Amino acid sequence: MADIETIAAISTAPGSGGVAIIRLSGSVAIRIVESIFKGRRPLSEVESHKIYCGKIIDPNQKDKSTERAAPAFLDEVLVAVYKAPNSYTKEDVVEINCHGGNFLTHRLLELVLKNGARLARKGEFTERAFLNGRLDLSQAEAVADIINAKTEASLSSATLQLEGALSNRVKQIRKELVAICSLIELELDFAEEDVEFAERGQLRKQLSKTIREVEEFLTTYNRGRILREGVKVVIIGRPNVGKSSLLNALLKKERAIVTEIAGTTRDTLEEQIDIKGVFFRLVDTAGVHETSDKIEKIGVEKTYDEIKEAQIALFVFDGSEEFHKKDETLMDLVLPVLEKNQGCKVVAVINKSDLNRKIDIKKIRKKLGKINIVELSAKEQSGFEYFEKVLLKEAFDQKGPNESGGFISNIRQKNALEMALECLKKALVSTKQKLSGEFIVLDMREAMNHLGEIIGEVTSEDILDNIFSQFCIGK
Ligand SMILES: Nc1nc2c(ncn2[C@@H]2O[C@H](COP(=O)(O)OP(=O)(O)OP(=O)(O)O)[C@@H](O)[C@H]2O)c(=O)[nH]1
Ligand SMILES: [Mg+2]
Repeated sequence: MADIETIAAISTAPGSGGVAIIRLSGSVAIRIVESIFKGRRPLSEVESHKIYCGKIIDPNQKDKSTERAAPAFLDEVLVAVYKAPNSYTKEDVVEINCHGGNFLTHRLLELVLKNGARLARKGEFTERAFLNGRLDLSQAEAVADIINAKTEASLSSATLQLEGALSNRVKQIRKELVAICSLIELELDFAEEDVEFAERGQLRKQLSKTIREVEEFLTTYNRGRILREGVKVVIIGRPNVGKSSLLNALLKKERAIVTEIAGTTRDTLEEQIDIKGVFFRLVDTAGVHETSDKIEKIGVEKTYDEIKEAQIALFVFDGSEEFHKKDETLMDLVLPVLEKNQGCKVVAVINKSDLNRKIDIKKIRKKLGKINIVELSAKEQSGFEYFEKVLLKEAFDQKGPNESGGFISNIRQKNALEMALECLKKALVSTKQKLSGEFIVLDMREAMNHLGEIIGEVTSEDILDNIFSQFCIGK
């Protein structure tokens, strides 16, 4: 193995716990731990992928009064050795399982650093796994997503990505492009003989098909992002329609203050829930109305800010009252804000269904168009089963959260895919203009490079720094 700098970090979360793990990776990982470990056999002689019990000794500790060497026993530990290339990083890896004290783990870390390791940067173990070819870039990102997963659905999408679902989809598209490219290149090789291996009509057809696939792939971004970051749902309505009651009912706890006084909620309030494995971020807001009250005004402004970032806007109405002038004013105020947030879905909630219905739904439809309308009672918690179904459906554009197949889950992947699409469209235009094969190939190669960025076959140091700095230290 070439000489690879050995890195070390505490891999477990900070604080006290049952056990903590200090992880080392690199050429001298085994030697470093061997120099401070007293077990039945020296670590350099033990078998890989087994755990050994022993003591960690600081060999250079000095007796304070005599200044003589007095090796100190620090902890009884279990040490696991993973020899290259069969380890997480494909380098020699050693993990010290010690007692989970904050002071102790830092003391042990210091000790391995003193003996030749360097402190690992954030995500550096995973970065090495990527650089050494154990994971591709989208799989490395999946590792971070697994760590940050908050629900069943986000976890399963991240594990799918770790297994290579996204990479496979990218590779499939690249394969198609390579096939088209090689046909054109063949033609270029025989340019003087004036043969056309790639019949232009056929070429255009294939290219258009791949473009459609890339476009379809791009639409998966929304799903990916939702699974990672959750669905932001903003609850809006005029004062007193039951917005806070709706939030509480969804949360199944009395989180927001509810009173019969209009204007109870003055600030926005965010809470998280899990609906069928999908993570939703619910935002209760101050009732939107025209007001001169300074605090209320700020509250209403904040509501607008939340609407700009929401994936779903819930318009709440009081079904036990006539369609109110204030409902109309609210929609007039909110709809222009919503227009700036393309892609935000709108759902109308007719609340207070435990009382006689007086509201005219036609008037809501007239204002909001063809949207889902749900009737429920926040007070009696009825109608929520259907309501949750609607929320899930709106979040995923009809498709369920568990649809398999690779999807893009972050903005980096999305940008690369968009650039690839642009190049492919350029190539298609060139075929239509009957330009030389050279031009077409140029754009297609660039498209392939952008696809390569997604899985990390083409990358820059900046991109890598950016990705791995989002990891925690020790991963
Ligand atoms: N009968 C009935 N009353 C409800 C229902 N939901 C809410 N209410 C009542 O309506 C009043 C207003 O409820 P809130 O949840 O505070 O309404 P809000 O929209 O958050 O009001 P603001 O924060 O003032 O804008 C309270 O007296 C609730 O008890 C319901 O489903 N049925
Ligand atoms: Mg409220």
